[in-house]
Amino acid sequence: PQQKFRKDYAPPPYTISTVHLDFVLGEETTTVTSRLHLLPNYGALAEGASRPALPLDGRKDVKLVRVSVGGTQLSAGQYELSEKLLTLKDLPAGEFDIEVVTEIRPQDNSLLEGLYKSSGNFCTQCEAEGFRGITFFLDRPDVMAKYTTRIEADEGAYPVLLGNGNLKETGKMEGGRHFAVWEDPFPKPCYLFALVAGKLSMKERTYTTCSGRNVALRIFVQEENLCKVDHALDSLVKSMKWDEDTFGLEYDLDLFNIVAVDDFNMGAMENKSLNIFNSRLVLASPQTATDLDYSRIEGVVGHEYFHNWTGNRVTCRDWFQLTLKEGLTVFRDQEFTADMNSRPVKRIEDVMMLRSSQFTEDAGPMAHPIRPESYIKMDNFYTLTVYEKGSEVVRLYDTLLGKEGFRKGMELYFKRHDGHAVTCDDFLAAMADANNVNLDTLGRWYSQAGTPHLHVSTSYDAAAKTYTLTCKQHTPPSPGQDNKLPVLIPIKMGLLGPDGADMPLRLRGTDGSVQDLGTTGVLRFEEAETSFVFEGVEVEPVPSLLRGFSAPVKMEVEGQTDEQLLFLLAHDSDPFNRWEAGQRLSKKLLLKLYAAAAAAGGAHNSQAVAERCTAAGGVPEAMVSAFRSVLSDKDLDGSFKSMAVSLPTGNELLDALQGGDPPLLHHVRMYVVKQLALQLRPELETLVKSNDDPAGEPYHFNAAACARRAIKNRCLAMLSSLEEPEITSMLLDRFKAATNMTDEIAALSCLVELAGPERDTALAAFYDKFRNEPLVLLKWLGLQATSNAPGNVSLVKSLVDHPAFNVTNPNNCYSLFLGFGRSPVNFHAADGSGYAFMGDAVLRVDGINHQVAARMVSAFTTWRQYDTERQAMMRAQLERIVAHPGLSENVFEIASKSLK
Ligand code: HT7
Ligand code: ZN
Repeated sequence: PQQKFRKDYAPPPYTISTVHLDFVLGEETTTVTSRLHLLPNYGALAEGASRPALPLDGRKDVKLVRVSVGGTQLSAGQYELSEKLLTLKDLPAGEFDIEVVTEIRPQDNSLLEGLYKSSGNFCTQCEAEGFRGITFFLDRPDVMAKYTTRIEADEGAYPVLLGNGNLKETGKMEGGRHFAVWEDPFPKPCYLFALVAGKLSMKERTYTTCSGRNVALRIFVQEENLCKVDHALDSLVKSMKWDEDTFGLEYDLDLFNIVAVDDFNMGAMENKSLNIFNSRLVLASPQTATDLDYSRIEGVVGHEYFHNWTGNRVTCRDWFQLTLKEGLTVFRDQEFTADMNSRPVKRIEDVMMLRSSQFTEDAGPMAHPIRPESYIKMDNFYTLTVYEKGSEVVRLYDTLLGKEGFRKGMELYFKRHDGHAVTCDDFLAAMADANNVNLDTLGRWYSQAGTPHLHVSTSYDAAAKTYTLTCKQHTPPSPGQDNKLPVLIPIKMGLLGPDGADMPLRLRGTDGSVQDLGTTGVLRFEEAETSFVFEGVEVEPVPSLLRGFSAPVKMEVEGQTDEQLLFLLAHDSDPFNRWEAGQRLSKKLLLKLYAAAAAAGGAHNSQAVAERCTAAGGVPEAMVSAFRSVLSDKDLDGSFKSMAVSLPTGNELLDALQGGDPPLLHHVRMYVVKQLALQLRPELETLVKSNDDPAGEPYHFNAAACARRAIKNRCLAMLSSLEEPEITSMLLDRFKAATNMTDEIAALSCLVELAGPERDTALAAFYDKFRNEPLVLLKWLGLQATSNAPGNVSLVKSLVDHPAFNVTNPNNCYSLFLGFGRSPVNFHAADGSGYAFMGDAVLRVDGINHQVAARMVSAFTTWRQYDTERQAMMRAQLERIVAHPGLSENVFEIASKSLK
C-alpha cells in the first residue's frame, strides 16, 4: 500500500464550483449522475506544455456507466480507468462541464463508507474519503463547491428524502416514486455531503437565533424511538445558545437536521445541516441510558453542531490538518460541557482519559504528531492524539492568551478564512496576530509526537525569602523522530502557605523587575531549562504546579513528599490539583505494591497477591484517613468525591511500569480497593444511604442528581470488592429495584465481577427485560466482555454466537471485542487464549468492515508494554494478521507499524 506524505501537498489542477448530483435509489442498483463545473487551477502553462490531466478518485465497487466532457460522451479509449482512479486527459481550455454516471449497490456496502443501508434506510458517510464510493470525484477537502442534490426513490419504502441545505422542490412520479431537490448555498468539500432516504419519524423544535431568525431543528429516528429524542433536542438548543454567547457564532441556515442510524463506524458526522449520528448518541430515556450516556449525547450533539463553524465554514486544506477542526472542536465541546455542568469534574474526566489512553498511544509504535506526516489510510488517524491531544494544544492558547485573547484569535481566524480550506499554521497565525504575541514554540506541538516530560525541582532561600522553581523538559524519541525541540509549556501554578491558603506570587523578571501574578500565575516555559524565581516568600511554600493540567505533559516534581501531597489533597484551591495529589499518592502506593508482588513471583491469584501486598506494608493509615476526609467533606460535590477516591487506571500504571503483568496489576489494584473499603466501610455505607434518590423521585439529568448517583455507585463498587454475601445480596436487591439505567447498570457491573449465582441471575434478568432494546443490549454484551471474572474467555467466545450479537454492526463489535480488549485478566490470559480470540475476530471483521477491524487490531499495538511472554504472544498475533491474504489497508497499516 502507498503512503501519502504531508510534504507532498500540491493544490489540485482543477477546482469545482458547482456539483449537481442526481440519485436514483433502487433495491438492486442505485444510479448516480454527477454534473460538475470545473475551473482550471494550474496557472500559466509553460510553452508547449499540455493541460494537466484530471484524476478523479473512485473505488472498486463503483461502476462507471459513462463519462462526458463538455457534452460529449467519451469512448473507452479516451479516459483511463483503474481500480481507484478515473483519469481524464486532453481537457478543454478554461472552464468546462463534465458528467459522470455511476452505478453502486448500497445494500451490499458493509464498509459503511459512501452510500449504504442501515435498518432498511439509505444513508451516507463521506468523511474522510467515502465520497469516492458514490461517484468519481476530486475527493479532497480543499475542493469546495456548491451542491444541488436530487433524490428519487420509492415513496412507500422511503417517504423521507433528506439532503444538505434547503429543500427546493418535491414531487411525485409514476410508479409510486417521488423526489426531492436540496440546495446547499455554502461551498463545502465533498466529505460534508450527505443524503438520507427512509422511513423515519421526526420531532421538531424551533430555535430563535441571536439575530432573531427562526431555525427548525429536527431529529429523525425510527418510529419506536421518537420518545427518546428530547435530551438530544435540548442539547442542540443549548449548544446553539452557547456558541452565540461564547464566540458570537450564529447558525447560518433555516434548517438543522439530525438523523439517527444504527450502523455507523464512529460517533456522529457533521455533514452540513444534515448531521448523521450513531443512534447510541441520540437516543436516551432514564430507563435505557445512563448518566454517562446523557452526558456523552450532550457533548457529541454539541461537538457536531460546533463543527458548523470549526470544520464546515472553515475547513481543512488536507487531511494532515485534521486536528485543525477536530482538536478545536473537541476543545469547544469540552468547554461547553464544563459550562453546562461542573468545570472541575469535566476537566478531571478529560485528563483521566487522556492519560489512560492518549499517553499510551503517544508512547507506542503508532505515535504521531497531532498533525501527522504520513498515512496509508486516513481513517486510521482519527485518533486520540489528533482529537484529545489536539484539544489540549488548543487549550494551550486559551491558557496563555486568556478567554478574551482566545476569542479575539477566533474572530480573526473566521475573518481571514471563512469559506476556505486552511492549515494549522493559519490558526496559529490568527491567534498570534490577534494578540500580538510570538507563539513559535507552541507551533512545535503540531510537529512533534510523544508526551513531553517536565521535571521541576524547587529550592527555598530563607534568608533572601526567594523560592525558585527550576524546570527542565525533554520529549522522548518516537517512530521517525529521534530528537525533539523544547515546546512551549504554560505552567499554571500557585504556592500554598502553611495555612493551606495561596500566597501572593511575585515573579522576578529576567531584567530584575518583579511581576505580580496574583495567587495563580501562568509561567511561560519554552526552553530546555529555565529557573523561575519568586520574591517575598516569607515561609517555604508547598508548590501546586500545572493547575488544571495546563499542558499535556508528564510532570515529575523532585523530592515531592507524601506529606506535601496529603497537604495539597486537603487544601489546594485548585480542585484539579486536589484530585491530582490523591492520584499521585495512589500511584506511588500501587507501583510499590506491584513491585513487591512481582518480586515474589509465582502464582498470581488474588489471595497470594493480597498476602504479598500486606507484607509490603499494605495501604498506609495516612492515605486511608485522607480518603476518609474527602468522603466526609460536606462541601465537596459527589462527582468530585467519586473521582477523588478512584485509583489511577491500569493503563496509566502500565505506562509507568514497562514490562508489566496486567492480571497481576489488576489484583494489586483490587487489593487496594478492598483495603480502602474495609477501613472506610462506615463512611461508604453512610454515603450510599444519604445519596439514594428519595422514593418516587423521577430521574433528572443535572449536575446535582448525577453527583449523587456518582458517589453512591462508587461507594457500592468499593463495598462490592469485599465479596461479602450480605453486600452481594444488597446489590442484587438494588439491581432489581433500580428505577433508572444508571443505578441498574452500576449494580449489575458489580455483580458481573463476582463469582456466584447472583451474577447469572442478574444477567439473565437484564437480558429478558431489554431483549428488544438493542442499545441496552450493547451494555449487556460490553459488561460481560470486559469482566475480569476468571476464565471469562469462553463466555465471551460463546457470546459471538448469541442472537443478541450482530458482527456486521460496529457498535456490537465495539462492545464485545473492544470491551474484551479492555479486560486485564482475560484479554491478557497467561495462556494466550484471549489474544488468539481477538486475532481471529480481527480477521473475521476485516472481511466485513475495515475501519472496525482496524480499531480492533489496536488492542495489540501496546504489546511492548507487557512482560516478555505476553509480548511474544501478542507479536505472534500481529505477524499472523499481517500475513493474512487479502488484508485491508486499514488493518495492514496499524498491524505493520505496530511491529516496527
Ligand atoms: N468528523 C467526524 C469524523 C467521522 C468519521 C471519520 C472516518 C470514518 C467515519 C467517520 N464518521 C465520522 C466525526 C467528528 O469528529 O465529529
Ligand atoms: Zn469532530
